[in-house]
Amino acid sequence: MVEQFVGKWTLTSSENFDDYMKAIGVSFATRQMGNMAKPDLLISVDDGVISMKSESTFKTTEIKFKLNEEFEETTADGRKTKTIVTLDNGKLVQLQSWDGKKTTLEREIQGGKLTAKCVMDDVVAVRTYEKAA
Ligand code: DKA
Repeated sequence: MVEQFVGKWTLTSSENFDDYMKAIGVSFATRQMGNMAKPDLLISVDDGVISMKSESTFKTTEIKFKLNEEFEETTADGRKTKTIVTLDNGKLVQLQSWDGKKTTLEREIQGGKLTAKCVMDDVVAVRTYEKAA
């Protein structure tokens, strides 16, 4: 199931991302960078370890994890989170917890595109990635 996510993906659209970043507490200056960035997302799997690398001119971050095992993450905006990633009906669900807050990033493949639904309370952003050539 995870195999369908493997590859290099490029951001092609982003809806409501500024509101999502506000909801998780990202500063104005960092939001400006986040709004302008067009990341490439590189996903690979090696012996059960999943790597997700987001590369942009603003910031490059990489996490490596096993499904269902909590790990520590430093996000692109500098949050230090406890993170756990699960596979739920074909969706990769990344739950980040920090300072008593929680947000989820739900990634799924729809029509050959990768969508990332970013949820913080009642604020939802949807970012769409297409397979890079
Ligand atoms: C995605 O995979 C979602 C990334 C969410 C990042 C939240 C923090 C951004 C701060 C610039 O596209």
